[in-house]
Amino acid sequence: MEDKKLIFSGIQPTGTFTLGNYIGAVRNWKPLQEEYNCIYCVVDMHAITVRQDPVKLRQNTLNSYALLMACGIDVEKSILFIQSHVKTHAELSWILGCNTQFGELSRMTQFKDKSQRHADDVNSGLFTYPVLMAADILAYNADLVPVGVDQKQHLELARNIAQRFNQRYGDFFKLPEPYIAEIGAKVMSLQDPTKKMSKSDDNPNAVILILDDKDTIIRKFKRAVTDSDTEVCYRDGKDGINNLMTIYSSVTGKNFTEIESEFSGKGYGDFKLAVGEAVADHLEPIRTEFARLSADKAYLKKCYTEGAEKALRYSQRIVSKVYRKVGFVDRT
Ligand code: ATP
Ligand code: LTN
Repeated sequence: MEDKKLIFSGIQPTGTFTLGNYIGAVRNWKPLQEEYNCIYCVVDMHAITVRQDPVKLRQNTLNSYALLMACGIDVEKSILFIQSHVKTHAELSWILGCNTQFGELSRMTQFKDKSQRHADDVNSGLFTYPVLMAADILAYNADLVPVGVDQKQHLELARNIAQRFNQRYGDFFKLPEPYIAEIGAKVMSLQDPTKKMSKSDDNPNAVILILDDKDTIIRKFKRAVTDSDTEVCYRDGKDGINNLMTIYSSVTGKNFTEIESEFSGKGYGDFKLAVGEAVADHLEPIRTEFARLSADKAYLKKCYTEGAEKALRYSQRIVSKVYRKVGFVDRT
């Protein structure tokens, strides 16, 4: 690889990507390939921190892989692989876990949320989830990590873990920086615009999936919860409209002033329809490409097998050095 900065990011195969995953994260992954060396990963080991049906997990993992390709991740330019195929992540995770404090992990808001939502299964993987995420990133010594704003706290922890390791064992890891989009870093639920749009929402109307068909997308936007005002403008307190404006802006490239004048004198109904159409048209090529790729299982397999080989080769060099640094005996 040439001497460019290195990007790493991952996404969980817990279902079809939402418009939030797309706008907040995956959509930015494609242009980054032009400027950086990029490594992208379907994090199936993270997914099992909440109960998954094994048949569905396997299917969702393959679909997520194909969806990333359909969103423009190019396996000739970037390394794209499945996390459980590359053993260095789990290996490094153990070492980093021994350099992470119980107290730090207890402060993670995602752990607090998820342990409330899954109170019958507060397993240790859910607790140490951020350590595995730190291992994903540090196994490649990545410089930048493009994520939605909800992952900022995990990334800060990854930096702290790296720093502590460096203090104990001598400078080794780079401190990874978050790369968070200015617009769309937190896309909100269509039914409760004070909550983030989430794959795991029980209400299907709250979430746009990037494989939803045009009619479904338009229907969900028509039902989106807004306020009792009528003016399309971005203001504090207008959470529903602010969210729709953010979405419209990120798929059309128009700024908020342009959007306000486009819809001045028109009602919310017209605006919601326009947002639905713009999103559906934007996502259409992804749906088509996904259908084409999914039909070619042999090609997908070749891509994820080669991706895993490249990722292993890259991360093995780094993790072997970590083994030496902590005092493990060389195997050969
Ligand atoms: P869940 O909501 O079920 O906990 P998730 O969708 O947040 O899952 P991932 O699939 O791992 O979890 O997220 C992948 C990327 O999408 C991350 O970078 C995350 O920050 C981003 N992301 C997720 N939801 C949103 C959202 N509503 N707005 C912006 N970015 C988001
Ligand atoms: N926790 C992340 C997914 C994730 C990730 C990573 C993101 C796992 N490992 C490494 C960036 C870098 C989430 O989005 N829920």
